[in-house]
Formats: sequence, structure tokens, C-alpha cells
Amino acid sequence: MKIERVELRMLRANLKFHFETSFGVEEDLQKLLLVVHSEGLEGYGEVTANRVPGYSYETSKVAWTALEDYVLPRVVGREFATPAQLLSALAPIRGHDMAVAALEMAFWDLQAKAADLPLWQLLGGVRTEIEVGASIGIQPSVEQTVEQARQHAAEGYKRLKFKIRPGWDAAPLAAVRAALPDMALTVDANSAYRLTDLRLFHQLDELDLDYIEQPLAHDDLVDHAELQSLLSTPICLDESVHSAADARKGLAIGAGRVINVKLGRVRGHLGARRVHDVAAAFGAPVWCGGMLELGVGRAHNLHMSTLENYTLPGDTASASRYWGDEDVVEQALDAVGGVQRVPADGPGLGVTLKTDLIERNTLDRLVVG
Ligand code: OSB
Ligand code: MG
Repeated sequence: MKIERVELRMLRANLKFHFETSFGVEEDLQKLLLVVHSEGLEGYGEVTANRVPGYSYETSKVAWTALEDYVLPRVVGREFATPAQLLSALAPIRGHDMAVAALEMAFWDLQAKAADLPLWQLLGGVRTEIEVGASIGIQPSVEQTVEQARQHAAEGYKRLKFKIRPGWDAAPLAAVRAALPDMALTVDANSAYRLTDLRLFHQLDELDLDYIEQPLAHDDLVDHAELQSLLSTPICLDESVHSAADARKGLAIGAGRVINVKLGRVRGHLGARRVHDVAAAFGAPVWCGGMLELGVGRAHNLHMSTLENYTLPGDTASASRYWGDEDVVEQALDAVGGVQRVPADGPGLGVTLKTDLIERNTLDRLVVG
């Protein structure tokens, strides 16, 4: 299909809560939405980047620059038969995976619409109901953490993930474990620890967690393997895996036993499927991570989560938890009893855009082609 025209928007997106992690606070987000036009069809993509360069160097503004200056000039006006062909044209660009991913996702949506198939079928999915958990930021007190945990458990989320950082880790988690003895619990450190924090990891190891997400450096695999050899709780890799090759290396040396897949971190659906396949070959389960997405990103996450080896609950919690009724898509992407249905309003991504709301929240707009 020919990429005739691409429309990029920087949207104001006000999260309903302050989301605090070991790297900072996310609030008042800026989100990039991308619409690709081809043969009378529209494909939708979303950049998963946020405001602060703490998870990755890719922020919304950095991704805007990457799309405007490097990504879109290489593809607009050109014809691509497959997502793989599109990605080949972008291979010379190092990094900027979230910027590339938004275009790749939109291209898949276009192809699914052209084939009159739901995206999940084109991707090779095997289910239409997705179990999800909730990711709970660092709270002002242990009491509030337990309260948040009880609330989300009562809503039916299938597992609860808590952000931790040095000084905010074993104590709140032990309190949550005492309050919810049978709940699936996990922690996400976003790279805040070192191997020398072994005492803390041994404390976490006693709490029957499903996994400890990205405890060590964002670009490390070797120290994670050392740590994994000393713990019974599985390590889940997030920041360290940008490709199937990273997944292979990490799993081969025992750097973890679980992988969090995020479309933005692996250049889109093709990269995600390859990571998923490598993990399956190693017998390692995967789950779909979240980046505080709007409805377009959330819908892509749900379609991706239909692949066979997504056997652990993902981060795609109810859209209304983040945005109230101010999401960018008409469909309410809300979980019921911890289960999301894959959007199916028409072929492709199965969602429609709220054009008035999008127009109102547009901070900047760029049309190429
Ligand atoms: O590490 O998984 C992470 C949000 C922003 C950046 C990094 C992460 C997260 C989350 C949020 O954990 C998950 C969600 O979308 O609820
Ligand atoms: Mg994470």
C-alpha cells in the first residue's frame, strides 16, 4: 500500500492521577497520534512516549522530531507491500523505536482494513478476551498503597503491579501481601537498583511475587542473570529488551524468565511478534506492558495480546481509569472483572476517533504528503 499522507498530532492528555515511578512523576502528558492515509483508508498509530526521559530517552517531543525529520521523509509517497518492507526502509535509523512503532502500527491497521479483517486475526491471535492487571504508582503512604490495592482487587484486576524505588519497596509490599494473601502481585523497579541491593531482593523474594520487573540497569542483561541465579522469584525484563535478539540473549543467559512486551519499545507489531516467538521457544511467558496509552495505543495493545504466549495479565487496564470519558476513541476500552474485549467495531483496529475532542486537545499538528 502507498503511504499517501500522514497526519501527526501532539495531544494534551491529562492523566486522572499522578503516576509516580522510580524515575519521576508522569502527569499532564503529551501524546502523539498518527493517522496514515492510503487508498481511501485510514490507519491509526500512537507513540507510547511520555513527558519525562526517565523510562527512555524517547519523549513525545523527541519522537515528534524523529518522525518529522527522519521517519516520515523516508516513507511518505512510497509503496510498501508488508510491514517488514516498511521496517527495512527505516532500518538505517538507530533507536527512536517508539516513533517508528507508531507508523508501523498504523500500517498494520491499514493492511487489516484493506483485507477487511480484524487486526488480531492478521497478527495471528488466538483469543478475543484479554486478562489485565493494574499498575499502581508510588503512593504517599503504606496505608494508601493498601487502599489502592484493595480497590483494584475489588474491581477484578487479575494482578497488581507496584512501582518501587529504594526506600519504597519491601515495607509497602509486605503490607499489601498481608492484606491480600492470594492476589497475584508484582513489582516494577524501572532500573532503580544494583546487584549490591541483594538484601532487599531477598526480602522481596519472601513475598510470593509473580515476578520482579526490571530491577537493574536499563541496558543490562549480565547483572540481571547474576541476580536471577540468586532468587527464586522470576525476573521480568522490560527496558532491556528492544528486539528479538535482546530477548534471545537475555533468556539464553538467564537474565530473566518473563518478558514484558511493549509495542513502542520493539518498533511495533512485527518486533513484538518476534520477541513473543523467541520467548515461547525458551518456554518464557510474555505479557503486554503499558505506557499510559490513549485508546489507539490501548487498542493496539489488546490486538497484540491475542497471540498465544501472552499468558500473564497485561497492563491494559480500563481506559476510564486514566482518562475518565476523555479518551480519543468512541469505544469505552474498559475491563469488566479484569477482562478486556478486543475492540471489534469494524475491521483493523476496531475503533473510531472522537474527532472533536482530538481537535480540542491538539497542541500541534503536522501533515506530510
Ligand atoms: O515500566 O511499565 C513501565 C508507565 C510509563 C513508563 C513505564 C512503565 C509504565 C507503567 C504503566 O507501568 C502501565 C500502565 O499503562 O498502566
Ligand atoms: Mg516496566
